[in-house]
Amino acid sequence: MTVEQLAEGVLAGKRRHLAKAITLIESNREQDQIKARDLLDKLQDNRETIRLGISGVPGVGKSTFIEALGNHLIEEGHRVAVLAVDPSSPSSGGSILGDKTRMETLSSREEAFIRPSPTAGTLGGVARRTRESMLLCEAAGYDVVLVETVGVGQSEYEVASMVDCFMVLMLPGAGDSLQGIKRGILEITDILVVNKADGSQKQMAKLAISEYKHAFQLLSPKYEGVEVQFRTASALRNEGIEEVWEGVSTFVEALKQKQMLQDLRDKQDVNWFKRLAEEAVVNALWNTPGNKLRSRALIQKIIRKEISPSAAAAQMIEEKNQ
Ligand SMILES: Nc1nc2c(ncn2[C@@H]2O[C@H](COP(=O)(O)OP(=O)(O)OP(=O)(O)O)[C@@H](O)[C@H]2O)c(=O)[nH]1
Ligand SMILES: [Mg+2]
Repeated sequence: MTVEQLAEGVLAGKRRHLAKAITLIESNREQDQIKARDLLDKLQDNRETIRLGISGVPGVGKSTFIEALGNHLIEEGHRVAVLAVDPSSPSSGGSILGDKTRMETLSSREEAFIRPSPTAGTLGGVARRTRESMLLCEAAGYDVVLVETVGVGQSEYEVASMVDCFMVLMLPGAGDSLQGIKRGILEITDILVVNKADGSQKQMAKLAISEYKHAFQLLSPKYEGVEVQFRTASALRNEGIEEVWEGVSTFVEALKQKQMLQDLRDKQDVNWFKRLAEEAVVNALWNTPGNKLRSRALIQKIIRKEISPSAAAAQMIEEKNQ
């Protein structure tokens, strides 16, 4: 299939083409990467979409929640793509597919597209592929993209840097609600949801919310004049899901009102561009055949004390630019 055909299929919303396109993007082969870039270039568009990041510790109920939220969104007329950044996921499938049973109804629906985390490579590489898959899903007509992460390493930051709104799911355990969460996570949170607010945990969930609200008052706001949203939900009982979405919408609307949403996306794109360019330069510096030889020779000289590291670095750069 040519890149043109692939692009056409994606734009027509064909699942098979979308899946193929994502596979192309995930490929490590040089030839595929050139095609993938060409494809992404052809699919540049400006549709109105909502990108929502969803994170939370294992067991908090992410899969159950995504199933409930996804179904709710489809009932409201949306088309929903679910992606993930999980650098720890084994090549057998990754977090999303691992428990696709928890997303049974969602995964069988025509209006949903679920894709597990790419498995190959570093966190940065996994995040890049998810970001690009997100663009493909949007081009294919999915107007809400949910990006899940389990929060391994720095993956929350990666996800936060590719979405409009970053949601953190928490457990009710009020007394210790502030324990075990990285403070940095609160700083990037746009909506905090205490899940499992059902049965005997309902009261605890309410308490947890007031504690979190208090904790947020001590932080400097992420966006001036745009408030962090707090909600409780029971993904299992399908309660509070509508309210959570209302919270997301309120947040995104507030960004739009202040002309901050486009700014945010522009900033994300610019950062993305810089990061890719930097990676390419670093890669060329160390991995082209000529430079590999040069660096090896310089390293030998450094070890024999024939040249200082700083002089060697200067020489490496000079020679690279010749
Ligand atoms: N009581 C209650 N249990 C829930 C709720 N949501 C999820 N659970 C249960 O919590 C357990 C974990 O739910 P998952 O949806 O698999 O959680 P997860 O965050 O996706 O977990 P990982 O994929 O391991 O990161 C399951 O047994 C769910 O049935 C809820 O709202 N209330
Ligand atoms: Mg899960």
